[in-house]
Amino acid sequence: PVTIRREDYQPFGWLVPEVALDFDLGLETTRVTARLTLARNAKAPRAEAIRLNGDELEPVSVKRDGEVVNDWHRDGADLIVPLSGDAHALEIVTEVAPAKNTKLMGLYASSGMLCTQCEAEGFRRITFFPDRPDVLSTYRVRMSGDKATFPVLLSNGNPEASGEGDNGTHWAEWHDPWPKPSYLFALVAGDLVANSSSFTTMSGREVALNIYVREGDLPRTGHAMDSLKASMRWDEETFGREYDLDVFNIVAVSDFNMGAMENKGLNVFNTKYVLADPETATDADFDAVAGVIAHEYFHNWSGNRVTCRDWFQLSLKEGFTVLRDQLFSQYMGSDAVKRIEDVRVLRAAQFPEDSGPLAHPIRPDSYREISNFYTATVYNKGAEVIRMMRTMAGEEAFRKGSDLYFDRHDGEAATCEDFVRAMEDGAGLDLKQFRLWYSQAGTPKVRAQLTHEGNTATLHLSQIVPPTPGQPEKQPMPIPLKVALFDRASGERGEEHLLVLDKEEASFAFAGFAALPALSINRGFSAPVSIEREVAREELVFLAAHDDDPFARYEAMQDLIVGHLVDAIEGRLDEAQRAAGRADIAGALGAVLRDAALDDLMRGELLVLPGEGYLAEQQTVADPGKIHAERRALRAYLGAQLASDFTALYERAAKVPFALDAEASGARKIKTQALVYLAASDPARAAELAAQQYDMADNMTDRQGALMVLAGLDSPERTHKLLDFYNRYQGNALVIDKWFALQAGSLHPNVLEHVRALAKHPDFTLSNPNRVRSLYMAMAVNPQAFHAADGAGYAMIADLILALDPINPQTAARFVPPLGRWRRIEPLRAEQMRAQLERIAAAGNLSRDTQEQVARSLG
Ligand code: B3K
Ligand code: ZN
Repeated sequence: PVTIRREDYQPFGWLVPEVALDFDLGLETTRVTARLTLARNAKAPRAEAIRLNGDELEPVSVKRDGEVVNDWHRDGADLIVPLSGDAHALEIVTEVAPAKNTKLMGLYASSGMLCTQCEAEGFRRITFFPDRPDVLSTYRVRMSGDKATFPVLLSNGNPEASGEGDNGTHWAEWHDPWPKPSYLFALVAGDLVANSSSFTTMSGREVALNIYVREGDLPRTGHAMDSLKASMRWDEETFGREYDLDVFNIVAVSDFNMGAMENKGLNVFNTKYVLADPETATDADFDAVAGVIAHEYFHNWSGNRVTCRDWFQLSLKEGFTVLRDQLFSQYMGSDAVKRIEDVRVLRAAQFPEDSGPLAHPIRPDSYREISNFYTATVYNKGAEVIRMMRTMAGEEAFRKGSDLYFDRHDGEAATCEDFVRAMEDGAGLDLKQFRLWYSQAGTPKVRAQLTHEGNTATLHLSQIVPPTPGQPEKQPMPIPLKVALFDRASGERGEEHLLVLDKEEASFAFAGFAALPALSINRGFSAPVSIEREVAREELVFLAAHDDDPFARYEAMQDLIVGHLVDAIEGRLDEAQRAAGRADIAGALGAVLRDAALDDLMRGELLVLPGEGYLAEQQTVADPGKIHAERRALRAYLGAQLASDFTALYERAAKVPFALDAEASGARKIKTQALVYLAASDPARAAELAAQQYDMADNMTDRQGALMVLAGLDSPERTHKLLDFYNRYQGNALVIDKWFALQAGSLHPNVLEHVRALAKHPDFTLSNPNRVRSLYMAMAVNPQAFHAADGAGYAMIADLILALDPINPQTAARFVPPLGRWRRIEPLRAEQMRAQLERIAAAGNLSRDTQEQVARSLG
């Protein structure tokens, strides 16, 4: 397997200013004629040939400057064509088989329609081409095909012409005036209907907006359309970015490897991130639709107008675009709650990456399969890194930096370094040392200690960036920490400071404190680090009740619980200490339940117990069995201790009628949370309430919440409601996905047995990624299932990887990281996990995707 290295980057020998593609469409066979105009690239060493990438392609014919030629040769899957002049025209014909394309990369069929996915290297599965992001071309696309099968024909840019052909065929021609790399190419052909609307841009241009879906799905597209318009307006107002084509199309596809794709003017979406109505989608689904619509739309500037020079720069577009979609969602909904959710995602998905065998910097140095680097590190930590620049610069200066970046690099394939330089020049930051955030992997650990003498409190900070694969030694990084000190007697807070810890150790003095104040640190999660400090429980209880920074308040609550649980799990508490710890948590949680000043969405955040994965992260070597038992016992204790508060909360929330606003969705959120606590302490009562909530529900949030609780209980209601849910929503794939996921993610002791049975259900298939994830990813992130003491969960995931790899390697490889955590797990389980990785590694014919992830996980 070939390793690609960032330092080996070379510009391509040829420019490809224009591409014309002609598609003769068919589900079984599609014939592709590609015409490329070529000119030597003066900025690259002279080449006597051109390398055109291919993947599972055979050339049907090759013409150079109008003549059929046979002097080409193959180098592996690539096609090498000799070129002696300074400018040439190439015409290459290929044939592809969309219906057989189970990898869902390139051109493939999805329930009777044709669609494409080209990022990162899918275009080379359609035609031979220099399939690299620094080759920018304008595209003209002609599609022809059977009119009844493919009434709608879409590609990038603007539609230019269409007409009827022979034998019931028709054709359409699209032209995209903006030069783009091949990964942004898209084509869709199928029987689709559109929700159509329009948007007037800041300069008064009218843009036609269409969201294409299958006939019956039209009533569920309203939220996506509203979100699109809100995104377009927000990007104008916040980043000064205006849309640049006459039409913006979105197509929803049910077989899709990830969330969505930002192809120029033709975004292709997983149906999961388009379709939503209250009957079938939860509040979280609504938020996810808005977030992904915004994300893909924002890529039109951060990704498309300015693209990436090579795939090592992926975070240039992804980190920045994630930050942009996060800021949009903070603006659209609850700022505080969105920030907390994003930190929770980072901790659940990215921190484990940073502390495991797959750790890599946000700008990686090497890869074998680029698909494996679409990670929480590149995306979410990448967003945090840019957010730190914004925090240090302030909003206004940050905007100057981003304006300069877009201005300077419009139409270019840029690098992370270009972005950083634009931020230095435009925002006036000195980012010399800050660049380490791009090159060093690992979550920095910051030690904080507050001392007090006389009238002064002193904060002592030190940092360690832990070693990661290939990076044994690290340099200290600049870590921007928002800090405030609270007078404990009065509850008053002093000024908020932004400290930048840029050395291994530093101390900061704060005058004007007669007694030791309470420390609120990393407010707003200003830096993606973990804070370690000796802190008294009273201080956390104080902050959990008084901190005016919502994230810090959440954090105090989390720290209080994490501290207690880790002590209990590691056996450091005697019975009296355990009782005292629990009582403090119950006290703090009770205060949250009763605090009339809190809105319910925020209250809901404060009620979330730290996840088992996050708890495991706090330990060098974790015992998932102990973590699960201790956390579960705490929940039961809290449910019992606060039973009347939870009941009162439940009753109040149950009276709030359905609406999509913050008040009503907050009520729904805490209602199900109350059920979850009650289920732990009084399962019979909870089953009764949940069954009632299920029956009375007039929306999916309530119904799914109730079923989630029931799925974990051993009650007859469990069977009844699961059956009812299936019958009620049979035929709606996205809701049936929930049905699978609720069972695979449940707290039920027989969950693995359930998963085994569900894998044989007629609705289960390995060929649909949403369905695969709904069963197996839900199980892989369900600690008591995945970490079953006998290793059955590990074996099941390994079996899945082996079965799925030949069908869809990209999705198969996504299941390797959970097994890769073995070094941080207690020895008995670790050995079973490692053995499963060895078993996968020993299988022949693994895809490059899976092979790389397994090798790195064992390495
Ligand atoms: N850029 C795409 C991701 C493509 C993943 C390819 N394996 C979606 C996004 O981040 O917006
Ligand atoms: Zn993206």
